[in-house]
Amino acid sequence: MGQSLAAADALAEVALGGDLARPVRLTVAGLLQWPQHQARVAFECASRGVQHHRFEGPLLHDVLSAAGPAFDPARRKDRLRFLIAVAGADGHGTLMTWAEIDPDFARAPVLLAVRVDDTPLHHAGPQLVLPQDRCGARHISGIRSITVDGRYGR
Ligand SMILES: Nc1nc2c(c(=O)[nH]1)N[C@H]1C(S)=C(S)[C@@H](COP(=O)(O)O)O[C@H]1N2
Ligand SMILES: [Mo]
Repeated sequence: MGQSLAAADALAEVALGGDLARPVRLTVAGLLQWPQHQARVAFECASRGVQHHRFEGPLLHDVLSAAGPAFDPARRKDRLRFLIAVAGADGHGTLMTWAEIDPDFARAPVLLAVRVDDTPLHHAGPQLVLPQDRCGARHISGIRSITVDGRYGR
């Protein structure tokens, strides 16, 4: 078997790191152990028009909260400096703010999807799903890293 085939067979891992008490490597098998949420989304791609997908996976907020972000959860203002950087295997990435997914603030039901249209993502890696977005561009597929960054504004 060639090297590229071997790479395609490998299970994808996401490095969850940054300003966290418990950085961790996430797999799709591990993410399937979390409470699963479903989202039917329609988003517009600038080059290919409107796309429809069914996604399933844990809430990004659940997974990130469990990793122990370095803010005091009792002090709401403390969270507002935190950014979340999500990057795919191909280098495409996006930034979100913690407040965007926080139930006390914008509470967007963002998913770390492990299944798209009934296809599991063990090899491709999870996909970011933002049901609130009109455009498709932030639906990062093949996620390889998620970095929580609380240094902004310090
Ligand atoms: N890793 C990665 N994810 C990506 C992109 C990309 O270039 N790389 N393109 C985005 C864009 S522009 C769109 S419109 C959607 C397309 O998703 P679809 O192919 O499932 O319709 O994926 C998004 N996720
Ligand atoms: Mo797109």
